[in-house]
Amino acid sequence: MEQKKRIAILGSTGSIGTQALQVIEEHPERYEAYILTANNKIDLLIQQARKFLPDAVVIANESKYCELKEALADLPIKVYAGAKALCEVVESQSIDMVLTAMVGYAGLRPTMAAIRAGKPIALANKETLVVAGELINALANEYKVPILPVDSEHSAIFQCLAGEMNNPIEKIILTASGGPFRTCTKAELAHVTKEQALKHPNWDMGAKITIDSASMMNKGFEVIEAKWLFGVRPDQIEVVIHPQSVIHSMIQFEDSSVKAQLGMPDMRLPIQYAFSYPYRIKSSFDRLDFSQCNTLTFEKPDVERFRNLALAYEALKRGGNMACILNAANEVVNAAFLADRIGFLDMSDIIEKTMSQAQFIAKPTYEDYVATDNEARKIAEELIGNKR
Ligand code: MN3
Repeated sequence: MEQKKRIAILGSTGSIGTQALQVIEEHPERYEAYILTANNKIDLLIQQARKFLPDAVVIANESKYCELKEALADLPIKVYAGAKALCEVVESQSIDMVLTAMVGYAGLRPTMAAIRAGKPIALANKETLVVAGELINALANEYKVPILPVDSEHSAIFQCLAGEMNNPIEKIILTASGGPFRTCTKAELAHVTKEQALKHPNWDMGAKITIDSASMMNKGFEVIEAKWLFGVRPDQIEVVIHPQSVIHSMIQFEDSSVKAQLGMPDMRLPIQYAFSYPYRIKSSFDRLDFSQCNTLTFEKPDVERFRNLALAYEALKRGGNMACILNAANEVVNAAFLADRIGFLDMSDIIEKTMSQAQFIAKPTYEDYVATDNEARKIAEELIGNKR
């Protein structure tokens, strides 16, 4: 057996981060949690650090540094704080892989730092590719760094590609559960609450992505993510609603053959596959029981009720910084919906308006993305203010 893989988990206290630690815990002879980082959840970070004894921990919120340092004073764990430290820790010689499991645009800079340090990326932070997919791909090529998908749909496609050499993809079919509001009319959607939106039928995830799933923006982001991960055109990516979430996604090849990856909805599988790739290792996860899933259904997504999906395709077709604008506006409206400041349907309205008002840049640099993110957030905030 080769040496233990030392993994830096950026965002260890979130849904993906905690499940990644379960995978590591199940395979202590293979994996080691080498770096743990959190944005704010200091109590859980302390608990994880005491259990997994990483080389270093980082808390992004600098005001919590002293509390963290004190809580770990009896252990030989390095303690850092701040956004800059997040980018610096990933450069450590000893790290074999970086799992990017933080939420939103904040994942972009640390992911770039990890690529520049030559670290293979297990990518769970899809916003990184949504915001700056072209830039990230160019950087990953330059530093010869693999990007392994953790998102369950993209892991499914990645698994279907194993053994296919470079056989061209004719079409990617991303499955979507449809979320808690799949059968709601548009009139009903106007009045749904965040409590209803937070109850996802199949997947247990963090609040931001659960709202994105209910609004279908998550699937829109995944279309964009698929383009950058698998090098296909937007018209080669199809979304199909599959409420049972048993098929995690599919590829259609040029000979008409369709390959699918199936399994229980459990994020630990794609996390583990990214860690173990190209190998598969034994897991304790629940097995699919076909006698229990006798109905698999499929339907076309309705972009009239769920306009975010259409907006994401539009952003992808327009290219440049448009998906960065889409993401920034979405982060603002997602937080506003969670704060009861706007209604469910206002989210798409504000995103669409932000896309038409923010400055379009056809060939953005990193600095352009930063400026775009700022500008789009301001525009979206103003639009929310005007609604009230
Ligand atoms: Mn997904």
